[in-house]
Amino acid sequence: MSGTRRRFFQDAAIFGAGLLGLSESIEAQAEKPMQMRPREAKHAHTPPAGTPLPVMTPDVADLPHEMDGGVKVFHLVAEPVKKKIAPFKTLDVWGYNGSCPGPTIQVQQGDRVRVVFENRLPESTSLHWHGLEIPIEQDGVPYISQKPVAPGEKYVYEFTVHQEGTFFYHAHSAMQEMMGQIGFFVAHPEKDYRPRVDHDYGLILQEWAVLPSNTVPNTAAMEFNWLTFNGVAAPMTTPLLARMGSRVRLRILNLGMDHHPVHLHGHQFVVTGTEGGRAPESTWYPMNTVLVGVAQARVVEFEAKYPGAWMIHCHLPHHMMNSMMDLLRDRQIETADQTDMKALSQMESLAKSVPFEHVHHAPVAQDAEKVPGFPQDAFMEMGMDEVVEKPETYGLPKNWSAGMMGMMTMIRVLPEKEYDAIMAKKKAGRLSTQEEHHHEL
Ligand SMILES: [Cu+2]
Repeated sequence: MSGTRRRFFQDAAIFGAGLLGLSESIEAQAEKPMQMRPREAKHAHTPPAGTPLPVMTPDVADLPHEMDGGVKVFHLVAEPVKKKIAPFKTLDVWGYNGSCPGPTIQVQQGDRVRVVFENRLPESTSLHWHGLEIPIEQDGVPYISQKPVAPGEKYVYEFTVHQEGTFFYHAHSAMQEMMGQIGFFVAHPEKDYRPRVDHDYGLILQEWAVLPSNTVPNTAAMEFNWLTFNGVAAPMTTPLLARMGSRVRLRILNLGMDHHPVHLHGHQFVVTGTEGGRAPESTWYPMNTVLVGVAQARVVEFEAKYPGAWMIHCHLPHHMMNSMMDLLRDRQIETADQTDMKALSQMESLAKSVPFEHVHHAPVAQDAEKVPGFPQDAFMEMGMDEVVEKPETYGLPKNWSAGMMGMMTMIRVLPEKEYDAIMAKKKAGRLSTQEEHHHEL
């Protein structure tokens, strides 16, 4: 890399504080086991019998509830949401309670559940409970099972959950779904699953077609350029944490226009459940890539045996990328005739519009330009560790974020001491930010 270029990118200011505050706020909420019976992290190996281990959906909060007699009452509000999906990209999407995807609802098998639903969208909508066996009046299909809920109106859903498993709620209108209107509905089993797990994480897979310099996804397009886990593209995805030797459950949910083969590095898992509930152990077999089709949930479990930061990502190559089209504007990345000078000018425009440090770290050959096809991934890596820093990224190797794009996160399998150190950091962060992060959920 030329000295000019290095200097240029090092001169670019780093904006970190604002974003960091935001991620911590989301994180703080996501960590709160919202009225589920919380467990101390240090007891993660030995939960008292009958205590459900709450699912954690990184970067997405839980929806709290209140009790009305024997009924768990939730308040869910459909509304437009400004969603930062990458440090350099904010979308105008639709979601619930200020969140996209919507906040995670957690109940227990057998619960009577009431959801007071309010529509603050500019158009009519409804709520469908995907996979739940409930009376037809609660099914949430406009014109078929209910009148559409008009803007400004409320509608009350109430049903008993007799199932266990990974379900979801979503608008039953195709374009609203593609605007982001989905969230987890997790029903914990009456009797614990065996074997017990120590960590339970949820990931919602979404994709967005956003034209250059636009903020509103094109819900009729089939060419998706932004791919997200829980509403954020890597490296903004918050790493999952696991104690070495623990058992981990991942619930992966897909609502989009593509099926995603989700791959885990370094470990084998078994599929222990689908969108229909728990699968019998006789059906489990080892794999490391699970195809999560549209409208499907796949629940996988594995022993976190090997220390390290292990990728979890959709393996479709295009889904392991972030779009830079609107940063580069009319100077889009070319895959032919790219020269060092051209790449530099593209990256200069990028760095001007997005104030984070951008340095190319991976060397290219002296005569790279003579090779047909060059460049491919050269010039594309964007290390932005500082911008996406949070307790969960503590101790990762420098420029780790340059290797993370699109539908991607990681599970950090950590020895006891390192795990505890990060948990302490998270706790400290939460205490210091508690006051300013009261969200109405
Ligand atoms: Cu994919």
